[in-house]
Amino acid sequence: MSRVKISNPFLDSNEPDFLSHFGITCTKEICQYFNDVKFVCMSGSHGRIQLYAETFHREARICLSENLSKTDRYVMYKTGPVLWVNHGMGIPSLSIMLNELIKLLYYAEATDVTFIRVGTSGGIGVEPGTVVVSSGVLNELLEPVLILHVMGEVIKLDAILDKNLCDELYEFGKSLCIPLEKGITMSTDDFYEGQARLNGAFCNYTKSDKNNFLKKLYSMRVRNMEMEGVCFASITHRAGIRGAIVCATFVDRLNEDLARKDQAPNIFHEYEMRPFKVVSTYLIEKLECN
Ligand code: R2B
Repeated sequence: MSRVKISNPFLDSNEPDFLSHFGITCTKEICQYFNDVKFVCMSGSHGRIQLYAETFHREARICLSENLSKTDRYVMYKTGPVLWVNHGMGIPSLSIMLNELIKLLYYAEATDVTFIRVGTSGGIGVEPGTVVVSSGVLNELLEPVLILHVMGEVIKLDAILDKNLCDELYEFGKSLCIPLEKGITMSTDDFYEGQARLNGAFCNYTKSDKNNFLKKLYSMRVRNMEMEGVCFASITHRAGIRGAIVCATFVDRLNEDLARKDQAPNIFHEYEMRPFKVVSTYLIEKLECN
């Protein structure tokens, strides 16, 4: 059995830690409550993760907790051994959430924990609605590392997803009738210029610069772009946690920059439920609750 790893000699084991962005104090009773956690599913939006938690509660017939977070930064729901947490948009928000969640699971002595990001993204050369299971991640410099700035220094940390988990989720996805791809995910710190969009407030490049860049990504087997994957892969790898990313794609960026959700809300709802379906099918099988 493998426990979640942390590495910080300054954490004081005599004093219950306070997870300030969840508003949770890590007392013995609280830690006991999280001891059985085996899977953590996360998504950017709090509304979406609540919907996923409620749907899983109904499908798997497992009790759903109330929102366990005591702040308005994040929400957290528990269905038996599965936690559902939102992480907001972008690496800074995800990183804060992961640091606190990993400490919580460490204090709780949870073992053999798997984290899955069930997200949304822009596709590259895949039809809108395709689910991409990430085979790897790249940062904005097209390197498989998370770049951190610590005390004026640049630190590069390996960003590695669990290959077996990726393959397994891909196989589960294949059993569902949805468009599915395995491919590399590129993570950026910026949604507009960082992802070569032409519809932000600022743009200093040409349409052909954009097209050439996206085609280059496609030739490197990149199949989607989002804003968290490289941090997710790096932090889970550092903590000895199996990590996978399964994302819906809302647009094919080779054709368009903007997903017109206002014009077809039902279609986009269907798209955002697809990665959940892949993950919930996997979880139900693993938890043997069908
Ligand atoms: C996907 O969607 C968000 C931006 O719209 C961001 O969190 C991401 O990775």
